[in-house]
Amino acid sequence: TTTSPASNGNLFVVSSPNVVYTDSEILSKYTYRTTSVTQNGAGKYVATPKETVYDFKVDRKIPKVGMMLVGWGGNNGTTVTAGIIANRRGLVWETREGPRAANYYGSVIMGSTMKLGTDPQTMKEVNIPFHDVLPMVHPNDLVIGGWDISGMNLANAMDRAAVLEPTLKAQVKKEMAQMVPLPSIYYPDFIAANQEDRADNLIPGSKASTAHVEKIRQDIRDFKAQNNLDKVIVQWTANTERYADIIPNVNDTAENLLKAIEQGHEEVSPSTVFAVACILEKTPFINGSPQNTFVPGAVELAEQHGAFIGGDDFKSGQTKMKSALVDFLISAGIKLTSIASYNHLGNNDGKNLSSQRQFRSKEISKSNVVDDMVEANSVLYKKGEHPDHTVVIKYMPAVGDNKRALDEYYAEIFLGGHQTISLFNVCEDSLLASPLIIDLVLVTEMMTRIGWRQSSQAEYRGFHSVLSILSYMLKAPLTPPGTPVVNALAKQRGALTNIFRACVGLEPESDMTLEHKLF
Ligand code: NAI
Ligand code: DG6
Repeated sequence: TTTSPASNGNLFVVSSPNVVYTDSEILSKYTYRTTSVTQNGAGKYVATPKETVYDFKVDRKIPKVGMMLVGWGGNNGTTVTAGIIANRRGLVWETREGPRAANYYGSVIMGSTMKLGTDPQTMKEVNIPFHDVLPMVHPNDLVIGGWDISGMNLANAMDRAAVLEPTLKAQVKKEMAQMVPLPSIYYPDFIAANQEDRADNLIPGSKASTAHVEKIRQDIRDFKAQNNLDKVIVQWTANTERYADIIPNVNDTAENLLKAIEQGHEEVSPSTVFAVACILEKTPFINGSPQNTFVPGAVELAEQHGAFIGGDDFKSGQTKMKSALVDFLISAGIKLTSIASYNHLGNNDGKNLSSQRQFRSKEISKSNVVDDMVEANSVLYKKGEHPDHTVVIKYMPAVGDNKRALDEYYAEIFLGGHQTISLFNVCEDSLLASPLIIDLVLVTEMMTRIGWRQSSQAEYRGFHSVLSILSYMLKAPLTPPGTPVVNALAKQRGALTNIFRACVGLEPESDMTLEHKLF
C-alpha cells in the first residue's frame, strides 16, 4: 500500500525512546552498524562488527527557498521552470494522445516511495512517499530565478528549446515572459565557439575577476531579499565547459584560486567563478554539467567555509541505465567485457558537445561510471582489468531534444559463452533532467537542516561540504577528498534512503523480511 501524498513529514511518527519530536526539531539517537575488516598475520581477513552512536537533529521548519539556475534560458532551465509552474497551478493540457496533467514523474523525491515497515496484522508493507520521510520543501514552493548569457525571456527561450507541447506552453507563456535571466559571465574559450551567437546578456569582462565573483554574490543577495527567501540554492545547468587545466599555484589550493581570480588568470572557468561566489556566500552550489568546476582549490574553499557543493553532471537516461544494468550484470556474476555507448541528439547541448574539448568533458563523465562495480569483483576481474568502454555523441539537429541512445553490453557467460544486450533508449532529454534538478535542490536544502554529533560531543555539526549523498542524480559523483566514489545505482539510492531514515531513528531498509520466512 502507498499512503496518500504530501504532508511534509507529518504522515507518520516514530514511536521509540530514541526519537524525540519538539516543536522545532526531530532529535534521534541512531546506532550505525558497520564491519571493520583487517588482515591478520596469516593473511586472513578478520571482520569485526562495529557500532557508532550518532545523534541527529532535523530542523522541522520548512524554509522559503529560491532556486537560481545558471543557464536558466536553456532547455533544462526553461523546462524545469515550466514544469514547476504547471504543477503549482495544477495544469492540464491537450495532446494528440488526450489530456495530460502536470506531475513530477522522474523525481525520486516526488515520484517514488519508501518502505516504512510492515503492518503486523496484514503482513503487508507500508510504503510512504519519499517526500514525506523528512519535512522537505515542496517544489511547487520554489522561487525560481537565474542567469543566462542569452537575454531571451523564458517564454521565448521555452519556444527556442522546442521541448514542451504548444498547449502547455500557451498556459505558462504569460508568466514566463516576465522572467528574464540576469546577465552572466562569458569566457568564450570555455564553451564551444558555436554558442557565441546567443551570448548577448553579459557582465562585462572576458576572464575571471573579483568583480565577477562580487557581482554574482550581489545577485544572490538581491534575489533573496526581493523574494523574501530564507535560503537560495544555485545550480549550474549551463553549457558543458571544457576541462580547466589544474595548475600549481593557480587552482590547486583555496588561497591560490582566490589569487588567480583576483589576477584574472585565464584558466579559471565561469563555472568555477560561480562556485567560488556561492561558497563565499554560503549558498549551496551544484554542478549539473561534466566539467571540472570543482578544481582542488574550490573544494578546499568550500571546506574552509563549511559551504555545500555537489556534482557533477546530471545522470538522466543512458548513464542511469548503465549504472543499474552493470550493477545487475556484475553482481549476477556475469563478466561484462565491453560497453559501446552511442547517442545522437539535436538540441543546443548536442550542438555545444559537437566541439571536441566540450565533448571530452562529457566523455570522461560518461566513461567512469562502472569503475567501482568492476573493482569490487575480484572473482571476475583481475587487478587493473577493465571492460572496454566507448562513448560516442553526435549532433543531429533534426531530432531536437529527443535524444537517441544506443548501447551494446557484451558479456562472457558460463563456459565461454556470450551474452549481448542491446538497448535503444529514446527520450526528451530535458524532461528527464528537469526532475533531477528538482531533486538536487530538495535534497541539498534538506541537508542544510540536518545536524549530527557523536554522543560524547556537545555541538552538532553539518555533513561534509561535498554532498556525496547527491550521487544518485549525478553521473560523476563528487565525494569528499580521499573517499570512494559509488556509481552503482542501487547503492546510491540506499545511501540516500538510509541517511534519511537514520534522521528519524529508523533502521536501514532491509530486504531480509525474516518476519515472512521464520514463522
Ligand atoms: P542548453 O544548451 O539548452 O542550455 C544551456 C544554457 O546555458 C544556454 O541557454 C546558454 O545560453 C547558457 N549558458 C552558457 N554559458 C553560460 C554562462 N557562462 N552563464 C550563464 N548561462 C550560460 O543545454 P541543456 O540541454 O539545458 O543542458 C544544460 C547542461 O546540462 C549541459 O551542460 C548538459 O550537458 C547538462 N546535462 C543535460 C542533461 C539532459 O538530460 N538534458 C543531462 C546531463 C547533463
Ligand atoms: C548527449 O550525451 C548529451 C548529454 O548531455 C546527455 O544527454 C546527458 O549527459 C545525459 O546523459 P545520460 O547518459 O545520463 O543519459
